[in-house]
Amino acid sequence: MKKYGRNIKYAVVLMVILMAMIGCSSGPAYEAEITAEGAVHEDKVVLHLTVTEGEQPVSGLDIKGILEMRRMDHGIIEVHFVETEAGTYRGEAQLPMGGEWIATLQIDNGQEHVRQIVEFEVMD
Ligand SMILES: [Cu+2]
Repeated sequence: MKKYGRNIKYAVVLMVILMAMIGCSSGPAYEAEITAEGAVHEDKVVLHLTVTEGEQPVSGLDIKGILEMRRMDHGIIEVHFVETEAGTYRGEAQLPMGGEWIATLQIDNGQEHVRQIVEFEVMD
């Protein structure tokens, strides 16, 4: 019985350490949203990405996106986003088809790298 109690104590300590580690690696809490402008048949689709933190636009980020279709394998497409106004970033992509897309964003604020996954819809 005593041994069992000690194991639980170890498990709790381990859990607290794990939670602290996860908390540390999460970085800034950015909210990212992508709106696609245009349609696949019109050559390039323009992606408008907004990044906010606590409702405030976040400027000066270096953002790369890796795009893939949600339910189909079309490989991956890389996009680099350029800031057009405070907290708004623009990227262009030639996509094989419309539908549900997922962007894995690699956001660099000069000090930290954050990964964020954003879903968006593209017209055919
Ligand atoms: Cu597809």
